[in-house]
Amino acid sequence: MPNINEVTTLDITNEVAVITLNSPPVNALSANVREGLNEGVSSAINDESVKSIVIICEGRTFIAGADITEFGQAPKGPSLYEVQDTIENSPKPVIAAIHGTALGGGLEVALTCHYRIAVPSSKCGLPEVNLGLLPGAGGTQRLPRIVGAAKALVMMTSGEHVPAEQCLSMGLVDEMAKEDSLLEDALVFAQKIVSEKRPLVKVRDAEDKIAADKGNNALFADFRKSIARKTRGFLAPEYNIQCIEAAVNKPFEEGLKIEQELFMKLMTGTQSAAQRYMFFAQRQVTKIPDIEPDTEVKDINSVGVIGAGTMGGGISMNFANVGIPVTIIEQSQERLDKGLGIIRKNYENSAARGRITEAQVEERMNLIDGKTSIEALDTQDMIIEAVFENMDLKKDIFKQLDGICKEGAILATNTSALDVNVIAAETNRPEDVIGLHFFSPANVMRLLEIVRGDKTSKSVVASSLAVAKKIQKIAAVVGVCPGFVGNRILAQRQREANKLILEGALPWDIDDALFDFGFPMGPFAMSDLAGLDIGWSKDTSKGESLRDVLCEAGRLGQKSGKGFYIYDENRNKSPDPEVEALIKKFGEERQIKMRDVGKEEILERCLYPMINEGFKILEEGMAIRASDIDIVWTNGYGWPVYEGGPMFYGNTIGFDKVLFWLKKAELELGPEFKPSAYLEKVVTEEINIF
Ligand code: 3H9
Repeated sequence: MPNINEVTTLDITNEVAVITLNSPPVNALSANVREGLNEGVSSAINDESVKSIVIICEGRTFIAGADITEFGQAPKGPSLYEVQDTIENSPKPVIAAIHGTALGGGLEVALTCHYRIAVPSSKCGLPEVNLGLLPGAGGTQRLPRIVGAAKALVMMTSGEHVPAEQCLSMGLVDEMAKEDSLLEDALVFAQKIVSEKRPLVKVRDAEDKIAADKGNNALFADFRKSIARKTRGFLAPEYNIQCIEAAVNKPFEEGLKIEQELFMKLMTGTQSAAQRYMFFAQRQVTKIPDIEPDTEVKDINSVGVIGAGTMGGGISMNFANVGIPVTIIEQSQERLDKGLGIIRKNYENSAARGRITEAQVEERMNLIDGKTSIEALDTQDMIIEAVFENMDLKKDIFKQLDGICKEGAILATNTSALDVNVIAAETNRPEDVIGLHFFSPANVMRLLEIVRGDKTSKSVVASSLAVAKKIQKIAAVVGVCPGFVGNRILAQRQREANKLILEGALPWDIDDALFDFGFPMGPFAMSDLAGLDIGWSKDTSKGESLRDVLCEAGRLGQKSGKGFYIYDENRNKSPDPEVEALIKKFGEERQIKMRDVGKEEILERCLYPMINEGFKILEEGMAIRASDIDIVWTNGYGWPVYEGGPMFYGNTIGFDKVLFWLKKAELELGPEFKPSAYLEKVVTEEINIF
């Protein structure tokens, strides 16, 4: 079998040239792969014994896209466009044989082939949007020509991986292969194309799927409206739409030019840099330096959850969703019934929205068993305690669990701030104790902080990571410190937001600044949603904080129709002059001087201390790497992905600038702004923390 290069082979069987790519892990279009493809197809074209050409991949997948690690580097080898030209202009039919995923540049290569055959389990997609990009190798012009503008809009703005059968029905795939015989079926298909003298189909020339939408501006206007909320702040979805508009309304070559122009704009911008960084951050976060790949991972086939409240219920749903039976413990039958009722209602809401079937509602409910005695937790592989944040209560529960749970069971606490080591010390098996901090609503939010105690065993950490993956969470391993990574950083923003409203910024000024930055909600709208009276009591309130004053005035948040804002019957919020007056009075009584606070100052005051806290967390070893902090904030707290999380954002601003600002703020505003020693070191020694 002649080798084209180290990642490509060319083999001729029954007049069909088979070009096989083998570039693990995902056959990305690196310089080597592009060279191999180009040379392979060219030699097959020049070989007179060859009548048709099949492109196929070894390993887990067809080409999964351009090689993202090559972005920003000097170009090497043939460009992707050259390769595509060679394929598309081949005088012999070229067939892409797809398994795994044909994504991004991979699908764009397949779209320059004359035909595509795929196995049922394979998927096709143009997910560039999720990297803050658009398909830059003709995909924006070819996809609409093969599936129509409406489907292309959905595929390219969502980045979804479309299952093969669906691809077949929309014309993206021409032929299905059997799951285990892709090569054989591709060979037969290639020979059939030749014997039936089928045309060399060039997707670029196809007009029938887009003809009807020429000049149909409403299609695009309506689509923009339909995704506006979800894509607020992101540039890439809009640019993808503009390319599809061009595909529909302009000749192919003109459309390609627009694609190139917009691709370059995105590629050189901060948003795509942030999103590409997040792509790798997400793959790094589960790699724990001192936990070797062969560390024992325990099977988790049953789970116990203590507490059927909002957290306990949401946590239980995660496990039932993937077929793991859950035993939920509550103190009384009444509370248990209430909790189980809420779970059922959540599932029924999902069924009503068509996300799951009625049968699945029953299947999942059948996996959840309620009990009123903690003694029922004697057989489960993992126990998750999700009771109130009260140390004495948690200590007591862990002491009991130690006596009840089977040997080797993982004992987890869902605390959001308490000391996991203290909880672990209540047991004779601290190595089995770990923190699993879910975020509310736990059945929806993707983040999980895995809190590694001083004595937690490696196997328990590795097993928790494996379980997290199974229940589709994005898990970050963090150390034991008050608030862990997420809430510890949140406390900085909260403190400054609370101070700023006494200095002259109104709650809605702060919320608007953070909303415009890209957060889904500002801190005051968030407090209203959660309820201002969480942890507040009428009997003990002394009117010392603004919160006391608001709660005493019956402003408890959304549930009472007013909090920092006033709400209408549909829970739409508006600024309230009464709150403005209360704040003014509160500030005056404490002789706090009011002044004009601008948007830029709000952002600096709220965000820079968060970056500083991130550095303190790294300094103390409470997060493994800077990008883990960004994973926590983008997945658990709504930090906009296109700003890459607090650490990436700090770098975009310039850590030197952040340090300078903090030093000034320390002098002018107080010691809470004191810069972290690690930040100082990073700036003076020009250390790259990423
Ligand atoms: C593009 O194509 C632009 C073009 O339109 C225009 C060009 C002009 N490059 O996810 P996994 C690595 S943009 C380099 O854990 P899975 C990944 O980092 C691209 N490396 O596996 C990881 O490395 P490590 C459009 C890549 O089985 C390893 O492969 N395409 C790339 O769960 C395994 O990855 C995409 O956006 C890449 N393109 O999922 C697809 N892809 O082991 C991106 C992966 O060192 N990729 N790696 O941590 C994916 O969605 C998933 O990787 C895939 C496999 C579904 C393929």
